[in-house]
This record gives sequence, structure tokens and C-alpha cells, in this order.
Amino acid sequence: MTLKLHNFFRSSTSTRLRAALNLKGLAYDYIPYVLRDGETRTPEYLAKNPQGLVPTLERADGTVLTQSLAILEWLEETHPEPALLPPDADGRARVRALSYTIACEVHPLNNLRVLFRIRDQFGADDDAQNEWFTHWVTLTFDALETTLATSDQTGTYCHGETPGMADICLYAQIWNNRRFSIALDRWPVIARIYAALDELPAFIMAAPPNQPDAA
Ligand SMILES: N[C@@H](CCC(=O)N[C@@H](CS)C(=O)NCC(=O)O)C(=O)O
Repeated sequence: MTLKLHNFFRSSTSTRLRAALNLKGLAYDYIPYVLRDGETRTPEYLAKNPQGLVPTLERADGTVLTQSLAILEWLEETHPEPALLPPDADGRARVRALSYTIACEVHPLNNLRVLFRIRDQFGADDDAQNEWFTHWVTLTFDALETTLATSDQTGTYCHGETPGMADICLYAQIWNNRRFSIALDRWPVIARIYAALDELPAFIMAAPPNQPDAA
């Protein structure tokens, strides 16, 4: 199966998919877009993804998949090994909750179009946008740190001893945070998990600086 990943090196939702594809050993063609230049707003791209967002995963038969978490679940169902979700329902609920904490509570508030919107509608300059971004990360990472630190299900990774969906979301978000100079010192468990992930080839290969379109 030849997969095309329409994505952008700095996009954290794209990083999620790159890490998952790498973990599952799936090769893909890397199709880059520059978000700030509007390259995802062309009629050709909008025909694939009417929201004009990355990532989009395109299959050899032309079928397109959108929304990174839905694509992660699709990858999990179609290529179950290695698993990104635990075998038990309770474990899956925990990993999904950790994943959604980042994917639903941090990322959407800090997306490029949201930063542009607060700039255009409320006059938020670069400093104000940084403050906005840092606020939402801090609020949610404080809670995430507590959740991870107080559970005996947290292991080397977010859930036990194998990296999974929550780790993918966490790793990608931390790369986003780095652009806004948000250090991890405040969150020791998160910092420890990130350090462990950053030693795994699948994650290193997915990291923004290691992409062909990285500046
Ligand atoms: N919920 C979507 C979000 C996708 C998304 O917002 N992608 C960002 C890059 S991380 C994007 O394309 N942003 C362009 C924009 O904000 O205009 C997903 O998980 O796939």
C-alpha cells in the first residue's frame, strides 16, 4: 500500500502521524505544504481536505483520510502491530483520555488559524500570542502531569512500557511548545517521558527538524 502523507514539518498533528507510521513500519510519500503561504487553501488541496488543514493521509486508491486521531485509529485497526492502544478497555480509555487532553484541550486553542484570529480580531501581537499559547499549554500540562504522576499505570511511557497514542500526542505537542520556548522543568514526569521517547528512532525520525521541508 503506497500512502501519501500531506503534511508540514512543524505541524504537530502531522508529527503524530509520522510517528505512528514509523512505529508501525509503514512507508509513505512525504508531500509538504507551507501553511503560512496558504498552500493548503488551493482548490486541489481543499478537494482532499475541505478544512484546509494538515495532515491528510491519501491511500493508493485515492481515498483520503483526515483528522489525525481518526487516522491514528484507522492505522491501529488496519495495522494492529505494534499496538498504539492497550489490550484492555480501561487501558484504552486512559490512553485515549491522555491523547484527547492534548488533542482536544491544547492543540485547537493554539492552532495557527486561532493565533491569526486573535491577532486580527483583538490585535494580539507576538507577545500576546505567546502568552496565549503558553497559558493553554500550562493549564493542561499541569493537569496532565498530575494524572501521569499519580497513576501506577504510568511507566517509562504514558501507559506502561511501550509507546502508544498518548505518547505520540505528547511528543508532538512538546515540539510545538519548544517553538514558544516552553521548557519542561515544571513537569518532571512529562519531561522524563519525553526524554525516553526522544531516544526512539520512530520518534526521532518524526521530529520536525528531521523532515525534508524543515527550514
Ligand atoms: N483536529 C485536526 C487539526 C488539524 C490542524 O489544525 N492542523 C494544523 C497544523 S498542526 C493546520 O493545518 N493548521 C493550519 C491553520 O491553522 O490554518 C487534526 O488532528 O488533524
